[in-house]
Amino acid sequence: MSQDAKSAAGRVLVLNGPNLNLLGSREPAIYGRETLADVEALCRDAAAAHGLEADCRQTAHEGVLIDAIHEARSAHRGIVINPGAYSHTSVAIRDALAAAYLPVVEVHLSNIHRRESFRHHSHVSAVADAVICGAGSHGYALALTHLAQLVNKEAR
Ligand code: CA2
Repeated sequence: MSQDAKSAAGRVLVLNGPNLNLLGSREPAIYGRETLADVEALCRDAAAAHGLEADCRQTAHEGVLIDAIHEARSAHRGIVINPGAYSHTSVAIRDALAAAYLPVVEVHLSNIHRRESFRHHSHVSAVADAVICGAGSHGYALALTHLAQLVNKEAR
């Protein structure tokens, strides 16, 4: 097994974009009452239930998200991403995900289709294997369950 394959063994990347560090502090009607730490703990539990390890990161910076996606090519088996508002604006994040050649599940806490029209389109959705929105924090558990299925299918 190569060094890259060894370091990626069982690890998945969970990426949260701008403002998601504010979870639990404001707008509970839209985003729920759980904090980012709660969501990340839920992700680690959901990943562990499928024999995977969730590496959880949050940043407000587009370039940092892109660097993490590049890193994932050799360090992770798949990606769960909530790009936040960058979903609606970032062709660069879309291109990085397309170039990663990893399974990708996009998550949104809110149902973006029931909100303002500028949230209805996500550049990321076209390169994601699955998109989950409107399920609140449970969406991350659903995303990791599906990602585990994709990762394990690739391993067979
Ligand atoms: O529904 C989602 O998960 C979003 O990705 C969240 C983004 C929004 O721009 C997307 O359209 C949909 C915003 C995250 C902001 O999170 C906050 C949490 C608490 C208080 C304020 C903002």
